[in-house]
Amino acid sequence: MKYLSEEDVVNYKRDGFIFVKDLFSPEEVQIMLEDIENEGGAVNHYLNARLDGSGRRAKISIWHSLNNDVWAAASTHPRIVNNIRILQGEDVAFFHGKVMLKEAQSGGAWEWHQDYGYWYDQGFVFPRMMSAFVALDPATAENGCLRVLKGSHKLGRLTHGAVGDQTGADMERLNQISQYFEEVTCEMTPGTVLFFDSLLLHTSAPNNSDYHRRSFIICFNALSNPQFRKKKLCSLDPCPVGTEDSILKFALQPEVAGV
Ligand SMILES: O=C(O)CCC(=O)C(=O)O
Repeated sequence: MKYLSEEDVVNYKRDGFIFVKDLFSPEEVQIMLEDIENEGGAVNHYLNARLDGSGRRAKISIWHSLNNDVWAAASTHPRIVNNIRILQGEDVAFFHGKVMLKEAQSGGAWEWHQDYGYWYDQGFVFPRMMSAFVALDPATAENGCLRVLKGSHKLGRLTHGAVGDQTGADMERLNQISQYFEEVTCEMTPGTVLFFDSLLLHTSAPNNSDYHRRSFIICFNALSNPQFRKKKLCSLDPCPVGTEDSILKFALQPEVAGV
Protein backbone atom coordinates (compact mmCIF):
# COMPACT_ATOMS: atom_id res chain seq x y z
CA MET A 1 0.00 0.00 0.00
CA LYS A 2 1.28 3.45 -0.83
CA TYR A 3 -0.70 5.94 1.23
CA LEU A 4 0.34 9.53 1.63
CA SER A 5 1.56 10.84 4.99
CA GLU A 6 0.62 14.03 6.84
CA GLU A 7 3.85 15.58 5.58
CA ASP A 8 2.85 14.71 1.99
CA VAL A 9 -0.48 16.47 2.54
CA VAL A 10 1.31 19.59 3.81
CA ASN A 11 3.56 19.57 0.72
CA TYR A 12 0.57 19.03 -1.57
CA LYS A 13 -1.27 21.98 -0.05
CA ARG A 14 1.85 24.14 -0.47
CA ASP A 15 2.72 23.10 -4.07
CA GLY A 16 -0.66 22.06 -5.54
CA PHE A 17 0.70 18.66 -6.61
CA ILE A 18 2.58 15.60 -5.43
CA PHE A 19 4.19 12.65 -7.24
CA VAL A 20 3.83 9.06 -6.06
CA LYS A 21 6.43 6.98 -7.85
CA ASP A 22 5.46 3.46 -9.00
CA LEU A 23 1.95 3.67 -7.59
CA PHE A 24 0.96 1.15 -10.28
CA SER A 25 3.14 -1.86 -11.08
CA PRO A 26 4.55 -2.62 -14.57
CA GLU A 27 1.92 -5.42 -14.89
CA GLU A 28 -0.93 -3.02 -14.09
CA VAL A 29 0.39 -0.45 -16.58
CA GLN A 30 0.76 -3.14 -19.24
CA ILE A 31 -2.91 -4.15 -18.83
CA MET A 32 -3.97 -0.52 -19.36
CA LEU A 33 -1.75 -0.19 -22.45
CA GLU A 34 -3.21 -3.42 -23.88
CA ASP A 35 -6.69 -1.95 -23.55
CA ILE A 36 -5.60 1.17 -25.47
CA GLU A 37 -4.30 -1.05 -28.24
CA ASN A 38 -7.51 -3.12 -28.32
CA GLU A 39 -9.60 -1.77 -31.21
CA GLY A 40 -12.82 -2.87 -29.50
CA GLY A 41 -11.85 -1.31 -26.16
CA ALA A 42 -13.26 1.69 -24.33
CA VAL A 43 -10.49 4.04 -25.42
CA ASN A 44 -11.26 3.61 -29.11
CA HIS A 45 -14.99 3.82 -28.44
CA TYR A 46 -14.78 7.26 -26.77
CA LEU A 47 -11.94 8.65 -28.91
CA ASN A 48 -12.05 12.33 -29.77
CA ALA A 49 -9.58 15.09 -30.60
CA ARG A 50 -9.22 18.73 -29.54
CA LEU A 51 -7.27 21.12 -31.73
CA ASP A 52 -4.55 23.04 -29.90
CA GLY A 53 -3.72 26.72 -30.56
CA SER A 54 -1.69 25.84 -33.65
CA GLY A 55 -4.23 23.43 -35.12
CA ARG A 56 -2.58 20.14 -34.07
CA ARG A 57 -4.78 17.31 -32.83
CA ALA A 58 -4.55 16.43 -29.13
CA LYS A 59 -6.30 13.03 -28.94
CA ILE A 60 -8.46 12.33 -25.90
CA SER A 61 -10.83 9.54 -24.96
CA ILE A 62 -13.17 10.60 -22.15
CA TRP A 63 -16.10 9.08 -20.24
CA HIS A 64 -18.21 10.16 -17.26
CA SER A 65 -19.27 6.84 -15.75
CA LEU A 66 -17.60 3.82 -14.19
CA ASN A 67 -18.03 0.85 -16.49
CA ASN A 68 -16.91 -2.76 -16.22
CA ASP A 69 -13.38 -2.30 -17.50
CA VAL A 70 -9.77 -1.80 -16.52
CA TRP A 71 -10.24 2.00 -16.41
CA ALA A 72 -12.95 1.71 -13.76
CA ALA A 73 -10.69 -0.70 -11.86
CA ALA A 74 -7.88 1.89 -11.95
CA SER A 75 -10.24 4.78 -11.10
CA THR A 76 -11.63 3.00 -8.04
CA HIS A 77 -8.33 1.45 -7.03
CA PRO A 78 -7.65 1.93 -3.30
CA ARG A 79 -4.23 3.46 -4.04
CA ILE A 80 -6.00 6.15 -6.09
CA VAL A 81 -9.26 6.77 -4.22
CA ASN A 82 -7.83 6.64 -0.71
CA ASN A 83 -4.95 8.97 -1.62
CA ILE A 84 -7.42 11.36 -3.26
CA ARG A 85 -9.53 11.31 -0.06
CA ILE A 86 -6.41 11.94 2.04
CA LEU A 87 -5.39 14.92 -0.10
CA GLN A 88 -8.89 16.35 -0.54
CA GLY A 89 -9.61 15.91 3.18
CA GLU A 90 -13.03 14.42 2.57
CA ASP A 91 -14.84 11.76 0.57
CA VAL A 92 -15.08 12.24 -3.19
CA ALA A 93 -17.20 11.27 -6.18
CA PHE A 94 -15.78 10.00 -9.48
CA PHE A 95 -16.20 12.77 -12.09
CA HIS A 96 -14.55 11.46 -15.25
CA GLY A 97 -11.70 9.42 -16.65
CA LYS A 98 -9.71 10.24 -19.77
CA VAL A 99 -6.91 8.63 -21.71
CA MET A 100 -4.61 11.17 -23.33
CA LEU A 101 -3.04 9.76 -26.50
CA LYS A 102 -0.13 12.02 -27.25
CA GLU A 103 1.23 9.96 -30.10
CA ALA A 104 4.75 10.00 -31.53
CA GLN A 105 5.38 12.80 -34.04
CA SER A 106 1.73 13.89 -34.05
CA GLY A 107 0.27 14.52 -30.58
CA GLY A 108 -0.86 18.13 -30.13
CA ALA A 109 -0.26 20.45 -27.18
CA TRP A 110 -2.47 21.25 -24.22
CA GLU A 111 -2.62 24.98 -23.61
CA TRP A 112 -1.93 26.56 -20.20
CA HIS A 113 -5.04 26.15 -18.07
CA GLN A 114 -6.49 25.27 -14.70
CA ASP A 115 -8.87 22.31 -14.79
CA TYR A 116 -11.32 24.45 -12.83
CA GLY A 117 -11.19 26.82 -15.81
CA TYR A 118 -13.18 24.12 -17.61
CA TRP A 119 -15.17 22.86 -14.63
CA TYR A 120 -16.33 26.29 -13.37
CA ASP A 121 -18.42 26.55 -16.55
CA GLN A 122 -19.87 23.12 -15.83
CA GLY A 123 -21.46 24.58 -12.68
CA PHE A 124 -19.23 23.36 -9.86
CA VAL A 125 -19.64 25.82 -6.98
CA PHE A 126 -16.19 25.38 -5.39
CA PRO A 127 -12.83 24.31 -6.84
CA ARG A 128 -12.84 21.31 -4.46
CA MET A 129 -11.79 19.02 -7.25
CA MET A 130 -8.60 17.23 -8.18
CA SER A 131 -7.02 14.71 -10.52
CA ALA A 132 -4.65 11.78 -10.59
CA PHE A 133 -2.43 11.71 -13.72
CA VAL A 134 -1.11 8.18 -14.35
CA ALA A 135 1.92 7.90 -16.67
CA LEU A 136 1.55 4.86 -18.96
CA ASP A 137 4.62 5.54 -21.14
CA PRO A 138 7.77 7.33 -19.99
CA ALA A 139 6.80 11.02 -19.97
CA THR A 140 9.73 13.26 -20.85
CA ALA A 141 10.33 16.86 -21.90
CA GLU A 142 11.00 15.46 -25.39
CA ASN A 143 7.61 13.75 -25.80
CA GLY A 144 5.56 16.56 -24.27
CA CYS A 145 5.23 15.74 -20.58
CA LEU A 146 3.12 17.90 -18.28
CA ARG A 147 4.61 21.17 -16.99
CA VAL A 148 3.13 22.88 -13.93
CA LEU A 149 3.61 26.17 -12.11
CA LYS A 150 4.38 25.14 -8.55
CA GLY A 151 2.10 26.89 -6.02
CA SER A 152 -0.10 28.49 -8.73
CA HIS A 153 -3.24 26.89 -7.26
CA LYS A 154 -3.06 29.69 -4.67
CA LEU A 155 -3.90 32.27 -7.37
CA GLY A 156 -7.55 31.29 -7.40
CA ARG A 157 -9.36 30.87 -10.70
CA LEU A 158 -8.01 32.84 -13.66
CA THR A 159 -10.11 33.97 -16.61
CA HIS A 160 -10.18 31.34 -19.37
CA GLY A 161 -11.23 31.53 -23.01
CA ALA A 162 -11.24 29.42 -26.17
CA VAL A 163 -7.86 28.44 -27.67
CA GLY A 164 -8.41 26.18 -30.70
CA ASP A 165 -10.90 23.56 -29.42
CA GLN A 166 -9.49 23.88 -25.92
CA THR A 167 -10.03 26.19 -22.94
CA GLY A 168 -6.93 28.21 -22.07
CA ALA A 169 -5.96 30.66 -19.35
CA ASP A 170 -5.68 34.38 -20.19
CA MET A 171 -2.15 34.48 -21.64
CA GLU A 172 -1.55 38.15 -20.96
CA ARG A 173 -2.16 37.53 -17.27
CA LEU A 174 -0.16 34.30 -17.35
CA ASN A 175 2.85 36.04 -18.87
CA GLN A 176 2.75 38.62 -16.05
CA ILE A 177 2.43 36.14 -13.21
CA SER A 178 4.60 33.20 -14.32
CA GLN A 179 7.76 34.93 -13.02
CA TYR A 180 6.48 34.38 -9.45
CA PHE A 181 6.37 30.60 -9.80
CA GLU A 182 8.82 27.81 -10.47
CA GLU A 183 7.94 25.84 -13.60
CA VAL A 184 8.26 22.11 -12.93
CA THR A 185 8.76 19.68 -15.83
CA CYS A 186 6.90 16.54 -14.75
CA GLU A 187 9.06 13.76 -16.19
CA MET A 188 7.52 10.49 -15.02
CA THR A 189 8.20 6.78 -15.33
CA PRO A 190 5.27 4.45 -16.21
CA GLY A 191 3.15 3.72 -13.14
CA THR A 192 4.03 7.00 -11.43
CA VAL A 193 1.05 9.15 -10.48
CA LEU A 194 0.85 12.92 -10.18
CA PHE A 195 -1.96 14.08 -7.90
CA PHE A 196 -2.85 17.71 -8.62
CA ASP A 197 -5.24 20.46 -7.56
CA SER A 198 -7.91 21.73 -9.99
CA LEU A 199 -6.49 25.27 -9.71
CA LEU A 200 -2.90 24.30 -10.57
CA LEU A 201 -1.78 25.90 -13.85
CA HIS A 202 -0.45 23.30 -16.26
CA THR A 203 0.34 22.77 -19.93
CA SER A 204 2.11 20.32 -22.23
CA ALA A 205 3.95 20.75 -25.52
CA PRO A 206 3.29 18.78 -28.73
CA ASN A 207 5.00 15.43 -29.14
CA ASN A 208 7.69 15.77 -31.81
CA SER A 209 9.57 12.70 -30.62
CA ASP A 210 9.48 9.11 -31.88
CA TYR A 211 7.83 7.88 -28.66
CA HIS A 212 4.18 7.87 -27.58
CA ARG A 213 3.24 9.71 -24.40
CA ARG A 214 0.03 8.06 -23.25
CA SER A 215 -1.52 8.67 -19.87
CA PHE A 216 -4.72 8.15 -17.90
CA ILE A 217 -6.21 11.02 -15.91
CA ILE A 218 -8.89 10.39 -13.27
CA CYS A 219 -10.85 13.38 -11.97
CA PHE A 220 -12.78 13.62 -8.71
CA ASN A 221 -15.14 16.06 -7.01
CA ALA A 222 -15.47 16.54 -3.24
CA LEU A 223 -18.84 15.36 -1.94
CA SER A 224 -19.33 18.80 -0.34
CA ASN A 225 -19.14 20.49 -3.77
CA PRO A 226 -22.54 20.98 -5.45
CA GLN A 227 -22.98 21.34 -9.20
CA PHE A 228 -25.82 23.59 -10.36
CA ARG A 229 -25.64 22.91 -14.11
CA LYS A 230 -26.73 19.61 -15.56
CA LYS A 231 -23.84 19.65 -18.02
CA LYS A 232 -21.20 16.92 -17.68
CA LEU A 233 -23.07 15.88 -14.56
CA CYS A 234 -20.99 14.45 -11.72
CA SER A 235 -22.29 11.64 -9.52
CA LEU A 236 -23.37 12.59 -5.99
CA ASP A 237 -22.35 9.19 -4.62
CA PRO A 238 -19.04 8.42 -2.95
CA CYS A 239 -16.63 6.80 -5.39
CA PRO A 240 -16.60 3.04 -4.77
CA VAL A 241 -13.29 1.62 -3.59
CA GLY A 242 -12.13 -1.54 -5.31
CA THR A 243 -9.63 -4.17 -4.30
CA GLU A 244 -5.84 -4.26 -4.57
CA ASP A 245 -5.93 -6.85 -7.37
CA SER A 246 -8.78 -5.28 -9.36
CA ILE A 247 -6.66 -4.27 -12.37
CA LEU A 248 -4.90 -7.62 -12.59
CA LYS A 249 -8.28 -9.27 -13.12
CA PHE A 250 -8.37 -7.61 -16.56
CA ALA A 251 -5.15 -9.28 -17.71
CA LEU A 252 -5.61 -10.94 -21.08
CA GLN A 253 -5.76 -14.72 -20.88
CA PRO A 254 -2.63 -16.18 -22.55
CA GLU A 255 -4.68 -17.70 -25.42
CA VAL A 256 -6.35 -14.30 -26.12
CA ALA A 257 -2.99 -12.53 -25.94
CA GLY A 258 -1.67 -15.02 -28.53
CA VAL A 259 0.96 -16.50 -26.19
O1 LIG B 1 -2.17 15.27 -21.13
C1 LIG B 1 -1.72 16.40 -21.11
O2 LIG B 1 -0.63 16.67 -21.56
C2 LIG B 1 -2.49 17.53 -20.51
C3 LIG B 1 -3.83 17.14 -20.05
C4 LIG B 1 -4.50 18.21 -19.31
O3 LIG B 1 -3.98 19.25 -19.12
C5 LIG B 1 -5.83 18.01 -18.78
O4 LIG B 1 -6.47 17.01 -19.10
O5 LIG B 1 -6.28 18.86 -18.01
